[in-house]
Amino acid sequence: MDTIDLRSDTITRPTPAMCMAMANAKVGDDVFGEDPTVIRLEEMAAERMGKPAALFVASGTMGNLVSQLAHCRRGDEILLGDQSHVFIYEQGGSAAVGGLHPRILPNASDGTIGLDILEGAIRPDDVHFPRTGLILLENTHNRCGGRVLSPDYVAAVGRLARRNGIRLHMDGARIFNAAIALDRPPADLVAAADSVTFCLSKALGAPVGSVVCGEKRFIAEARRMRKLLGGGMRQAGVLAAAGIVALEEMVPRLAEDHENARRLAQGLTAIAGLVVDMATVETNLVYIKVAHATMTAPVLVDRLAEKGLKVLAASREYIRAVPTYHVSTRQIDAAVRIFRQCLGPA
Ligand code: TLP
Repeated sequence: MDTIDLRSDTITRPTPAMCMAMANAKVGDDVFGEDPTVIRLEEMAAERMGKPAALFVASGTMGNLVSQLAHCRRGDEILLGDQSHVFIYEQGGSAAVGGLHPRILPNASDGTIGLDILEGAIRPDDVHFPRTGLILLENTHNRCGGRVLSPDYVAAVGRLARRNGIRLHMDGARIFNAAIALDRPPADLVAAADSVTFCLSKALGAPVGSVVCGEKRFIAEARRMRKLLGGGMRQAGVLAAAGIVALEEMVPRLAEDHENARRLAQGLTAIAGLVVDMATVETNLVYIKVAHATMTAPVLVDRLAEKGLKVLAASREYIRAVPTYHVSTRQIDAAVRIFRQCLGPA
């Protein structure tokens, strides 16, 4: 029995073309600025995001952290959503490492934070208060179901930030999924942001790495912060080579993951004890509510695993499933059948 792994798009392994590119990569010491493959990846990334410069980092978490460190001074307040990855899943690095003061604002179910809520949270210049330094948004929004933030909304937050002398950072771990869903270039989606981190090692399939993009001075500071965190990676061209293939070859096929996500969601809506809101399945993430008399999400996850289907419990109530390029449409249909077996007939 082949296991069907829908836990995350982070489980994707490099493609044969990536392995070939890694084996043949021209490398140098990137801390000396001498790795031609890293330099090429950074140029490509900056161009894709419509920003002047870019920095290759080890992970999305590192990209978000160096961005916060580069934008803010210790003691600054950062505004971010209560469902954001930075707040929930990054070990509180903003405070633990950056000395930043997180101000948590409610995410709406579509991943946005109300403009009035953001505006109301900005601190006046008063000796009692921390200074508001940064707003963080996430696109697509992971915990909000892979929802896509509209360029109009991001532009409105960007205007609000500029009016108040605050920076805007985008956790764009899955920004290419958002771009494919909207059929717009990713640069349009981050035009209003001062910086963006996107991941090569999720649905794009590279084994390691994320890229931070922004103005030259910001990237120079982010580079210092990366070194501070021990992220100066020397002959990193071996990794960047796979990232280049990810950008060149893997972006258009994200549409297949989105189709498979919808197919999975559609199949699951017919099963009693599960609730999936089709309207929220915009990209590759499917959140499934377990509305069963006796079974919680973690219990159901264990039963599914026994039958060869791996998914994640996102909470007591919710399961997350993520189709990737390793998973065929037939396996998506098999996944639906395994859910049905574990929950009984509709
Ligand atoms: N997300 C992972 C887990 O950490 C939850 C996943 O399986 O979805 N921003 C967003 C929106 C993310 O979803 C993730 C990873 C990151 C940042 C961090 O990226 P890495 O794992 O490269 O540090």
